[in-house]
Amino acid sequence: KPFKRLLLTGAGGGLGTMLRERIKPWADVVRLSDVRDIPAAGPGEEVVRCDLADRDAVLDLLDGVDAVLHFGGVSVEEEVDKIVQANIVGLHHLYEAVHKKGIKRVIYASSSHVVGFYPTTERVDATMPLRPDCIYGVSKCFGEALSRYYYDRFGIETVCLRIGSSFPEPRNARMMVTFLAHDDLVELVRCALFTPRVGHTITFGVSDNKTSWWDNRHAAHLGFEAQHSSSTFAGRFPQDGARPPADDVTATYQGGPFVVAGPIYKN
Ligand code: 15L
Repeated sequence: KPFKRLLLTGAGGGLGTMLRERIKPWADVVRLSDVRDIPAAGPGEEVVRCDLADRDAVLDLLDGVDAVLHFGGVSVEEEVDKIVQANIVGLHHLYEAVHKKGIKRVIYASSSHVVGFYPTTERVDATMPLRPDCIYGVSKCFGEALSRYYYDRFGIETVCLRIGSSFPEPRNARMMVTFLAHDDLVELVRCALFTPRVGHTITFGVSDNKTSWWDNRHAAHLGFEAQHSSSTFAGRFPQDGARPPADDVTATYQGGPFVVAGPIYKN
């Protein structure tokens, strides 16, 4: 197999659970971590419970790892403290450990919410200014900047995947545009992991949907070609294609409902 040991963080999450099964052919051992309890290790697996905010634990977690698929951390708008601990402090721990252990590449699950405040009428590419739509989105911007720094400073390669909406099926009209089929995500991760030189690459993770807000020309070197489309689910959402009410901000901006989430503070 191409890798001796791959680490998948967030292995108990929606995408982690799906990827756990699909990445097995790529490594002799897949190390799976999550802050929660997850199903016990099967053949060719190691399970490690790990809180990203615990620096020493993260250092141990990275021991003997060849490459990292980072799907851990907070994945929606949440209490600011939780986001800071997992996605900022925790991500810094991860990159420090990657550096100390001499690991060469990270695949980072970023999010389209780093640009969610662009209007749905605009086409966005990887070089355009960030316009996060919530504090969670801001934390993903931090991840893109941190990984850029570790590349420029130490040569650690990262592919940032600005994932749209990766679920078995689109759940609303917006997701007809942002849908990333699970199979396409697996293929995108494969391209990110196996392309010989990626430097610091930012790519939008989206299937070949009829409407797209994102231009992936700066990530062409990954060779990713989506095989799926939300068209498979055409007609499922009555409002799909209709003109949204002028005051509906969730239809005005690419981030949809995330734009009105607002920062959440602990009382
Ligand atoms: C995200 O960043 C979330 O992690 C995911 O749960 C979805 O809500 C997705 O964005 C989306 O925009 O649909």
